[in-house]
Parts: sequence; C-alpha cells; structure tokens
Amino acid sequence: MKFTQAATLLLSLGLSLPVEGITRARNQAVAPKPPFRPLPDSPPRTKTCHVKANKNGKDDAPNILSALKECNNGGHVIFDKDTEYTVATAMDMTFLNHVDLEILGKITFTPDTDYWQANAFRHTFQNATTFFNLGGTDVNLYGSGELNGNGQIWYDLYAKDPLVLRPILVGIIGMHGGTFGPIKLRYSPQWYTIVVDSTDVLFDGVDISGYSKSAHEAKNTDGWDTYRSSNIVIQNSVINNGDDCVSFKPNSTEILVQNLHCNGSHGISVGSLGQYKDEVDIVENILVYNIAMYNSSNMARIKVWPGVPSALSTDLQGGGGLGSVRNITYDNMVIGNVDWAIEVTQCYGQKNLTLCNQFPSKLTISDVFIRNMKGVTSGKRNPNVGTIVCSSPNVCSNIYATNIDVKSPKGTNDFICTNVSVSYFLP
Ligand SMILES: *[C@@H]1O[C@H](CO)[C@@H](O)[C@H](O)[C@H]1NC(C)=O
Ligand SMILES: *[C@@H]1O[C@H](CO)[C@@H](O)[C@H](O)[C@H]1NC(C)=O
Ligand SMILES: *[C@@H]1O[C@H](CO)[C@@H](O)[C@H](O)[C@H]1NC(C)=O
Ligand SMILES: *[C@@H]1O[C@H](CO)[C@@H](O)[C@H](O)[C@H]1NC(C)=O
Ligand SMILES: *[C@@H]1O[C@H](CO)[C@@H](O)[C@H](O)[C@H]1NC(C)=O
Ligand SMILES: *[C@@H]1O[C@H](CO)[C@@H](O)[C@H](O)[C@H]1NC(C)=O
Ligand SMILES: CC(=O)N[C@H]1CO[C@H](CO)[C@@H](O)[C@@H]1O
Repeated sequence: MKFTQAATLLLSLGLSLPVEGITRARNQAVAPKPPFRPLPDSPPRTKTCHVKANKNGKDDAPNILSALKECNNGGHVIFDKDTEYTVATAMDMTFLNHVDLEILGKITFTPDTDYWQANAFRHTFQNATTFFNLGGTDVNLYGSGELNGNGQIWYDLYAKDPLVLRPILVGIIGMHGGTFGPIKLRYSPQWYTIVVDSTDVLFDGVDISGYSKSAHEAKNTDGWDTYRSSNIVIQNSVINNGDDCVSFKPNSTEILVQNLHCNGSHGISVGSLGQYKDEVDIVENILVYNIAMYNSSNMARIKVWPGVPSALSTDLQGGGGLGSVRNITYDNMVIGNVDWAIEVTQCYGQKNLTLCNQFPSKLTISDVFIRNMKGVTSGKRNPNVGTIVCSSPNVCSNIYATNIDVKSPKGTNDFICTNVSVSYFLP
C-alpha cells in the first residue's frame, strides 16, 4: 500500500494524516486527543544555514556539524532538495538549542559495518546503539526528506551473527521540547527510533518502511521504543515494518500514541519489562488511540518477563525485574490479519508455564483498559483471538476488555485467561 492509500484508509476511519509532499510548519497540533501535558512553544528562527554536500559518497558529517554549530541558538539548518548526503561518522548532536533541521534531501548512512559497530553510540538498554544522538532543547526536524539506514547489509550480517550490534536509525537522546516529522525513514538496521531521557517530544507524520531484498528478514525493526522518557506524542504516521509498531520500554510515562497505520508489525507493546534482575521498570499513563493494525502478530500487547531467568533467543534473555505497569488504555482500533487482538503475558520468554507460575513476575500489571476494537484475526490462534496469561493473580489485576468486536476467520472469539485476579469482559 502506498502512503496515500494508507492515508485514505485512515481517513475512512475518521483519522487524518499529513498530505505527502507538503512540508508542514512546526508547532503542529496534537489531536484528536490532547497530550498529557502541554508541549512547549517553539519560537520562530532568525538565521538560515545550508548544509553543503560533498557528493560522491564522501562523508558529510563535518558539514552537518558545522552548519548546526553555526545556526545553533535560534537558526534554521536546511538539507537541500534533490541532494544526497552521506554520513560516515557517528554524530553527537545533543548540544542543540532552539534550532530547526529541515531535511528536503536524502541522508544515507554508510554500510561500513565494522566502523559503526565500533563507533555507534552505545546505550545500556538491550545493547542498543545509534548512528547519531539528536537532543537538546526545542529542536525540530522536518521537511519530508529521507533518512536511509542502508539496512540490507545489516539484515544479512545479523542472520550470520545475532550478536552483531546493528545501529538504530534515529536516536532522540536527552531532547526536551521538539518535533520530528514529516520525514521518511527507510531501511533501518534495527529499531527505527529510540527515545531516551527525553520529555515533551512530538513525532508527527513519520513514514517508515524497509524490507529485506534477500532471504534474511529485516528483524527487530520496531517503529519507536521509548525509554526513561515522559510526555511523548507519536501521531499521524504510517509504519511498514517487522517488529513492534511502538514499544514502551522501562520508565515510559505519559505517552500518547494516535492515528497510526501499522502493517506487518508485532503490535503496540508495553515492554518487554522486567528483563533485568532487581531493576525497577515503571510504565504508566499510556494512551493508544485510533489505530489501524494489519498483518501483525498482535494489536494490544503487554509483555513482562517472569520472576525466573528465561531465554527467548541467543540475543534476548531476562527475568527477575521489579516494577509496575499501570493505567494503560487502548481505544478505537481496527485490525485485519492479526494473530492476537490482545496479548497480555507475564511469562515472556518462558515457555514452561509451570516454572513461570512457580516464580511469578515481580512486576505488577493493573488498570488496563482495552476498548472499542473491531476486525478479523489471522486465524493462526483459532479458536482464540486473545490471551491474558498472568504468572499469579497477586500481580495482575483490573484488566478490562470492553466492546471487543473481533472474530477469527471461523467466526469464533475465544480468550485464554490464566491467573488474572479481576478481569472484565463487557459487551
Ligand atoms: C504490509 O506487510 C506485508 C507483510 O506482512 C508486506 O508484504 C506488504 O508489502 C506490506 N505493505 C506495504 C505497503 O509495505
Ligand atoms: C526507573 O524508575 C525507577 C523508579 O524511579 C528507578 O528505580 C529505576 O532505576 C529507573 N530505571 C532506569 C533504567 O532508569
Ligand atoms: C490515566 O490515563 C488517562 C489517559 O488514558 C489520563 O487521562 C488519566 O489522567 C490517567 N490517570 C492517572 C491517575 O494519572
Ligand atoms: C497485508 O499484507 C498483504 C500481503 O501479505 C498486502 O497485500 C496487504 O496490502 C497488507 N495490508 C496492509 C493494510 O498493508
Ligand atoms: C547483549 O550483549 C550480551 C553480551 O554480548 C549478550 O549476551 C546479549 O544477548 C546481548 N543482548 C542483546 C539484546 O543483544
Ligand atoms: C517445567 O518446569 C517444571 C518446574 O520447575 C519442571 O518440573 C519441568 O520438568 C519443566 N518442564 C520442562 C519441559 O522443562
Ligand atoms: C497462584 C495460582 O492461582 N496459580 C495458578 C495459575 O494458573 C495455573 C494454570 O491454570 C494454575 O495451575 C495455578 O494454580
């Protein structure tokens, strides 16, 4: 489906998307739901700088950094139209203050996997690394241009070695006030965007896509992962990927996600949480609203590791963490070809449910409101359409599913519910 078709689909749901090709102004509206806290205003910029392109694949990182320094504190940095920029150096852009990056051209990150593994920025959580760190105060990035991660070489490399450190295309690190989009993100080596230690950031009009052209899938290509961040809005975006559409990692609070079209993903997920023994993970006050979800393993998902060490794969192990998931709302969703309409698990990564129940999660789940969902599942979980598996009723309560008009292709609508102390299914 093309971006415009996706936009039509969203419009038919009463949702809206920015029109492709139109560079919108900054200070976009947050709608239909308001943000948890008002987003700060962004005053007009007073000077302009253009980023020079070396062409022929020569590294433009020094040009980018010098334009940003020249135009920092109130300027507007333009990446010119019909211009290809190459980035071969990890860029620390966390010093920004009241600056706009208008990306009209295309920025490609070099496929030098040795360089990036040694030099991409490292973040402790799940060995995440980023091509660049973008942060500071009042930073806007827009322009409808493209950031391209040259993912193919990484998809092929990862198939050979799952411990290879694949950079995340966009690192929003320590950003306080700012907007991101409209912009195209293509072929990220792994997650498209990570948001760390940030507050008051709006993502609006992000168009994500990138499929492997070889037999090796583009894995772990989450749209967004938020971490240690608060008052973040993600809206009006189209995501064609192969892992979580959006994922709320430890200490994500006050996050609004609305008007998304997700295709091929693993749903909109809280977690995984409780991965690191004795660490406290908090995810609370999350609102997910107006979502179209197709060709996905899940729609609404909460994944929590059990109290016992568990291994999901060569590069993903965990269990034994503490904390809580609280006040999570999913509202107004349309699904098609989705395996689980709802999946809540406190036994993530642990196939042995006896063992999971023996060592219940120390991370509690409460006050989850999932309402107004319609559509048809893939049938992969027939006759079930949903699953709520807690590790003990003491740590999982007040889960509401209301007006869930979802059926399997066979017409069934069964749910698996285990060890939930209070759950309500209302018509
Ligand atoms: C939607 O996802 C499927 C895989 O699940 C893929 O084959 C298809 O190309 C995707 N559509 C678009 C528009 O990317
Ligand atoms: C998350 O927040 C909790 C509670 O404030 C804190 O104990 C924990 O260290 C935080 N985790 C991270 C990864 O910062
Ligand atoms: C729970 O989340 C909703 C948004 O879904 C918000 O309006 C409400 O204030 C939150 N409750 C608390 C106690 O923070
Ligand atoms: C779902 O995937 C199929 C191909 O697998 C594709 O034809 C269809 O367009 C996808 N749906 C959406 C909404 O992208
Ligand atoms: C992180 O790196 C360690 C050490 O190489 C490895 O054991 C673990 O599986 C990696 N985790 C991820 C998510 O890559
Ligand atoms: C599952 O865990 C239980 C309890 O520790 C153990 O007795 C059983 O052998 C395990 N089953 C498998 C298939 O590993
Ligand atoms: C504490 C508790 O009620 N645990 C139950 C969790 O669910 C399994 C499977 O249904 C039961 O065997 C446990 O007794």
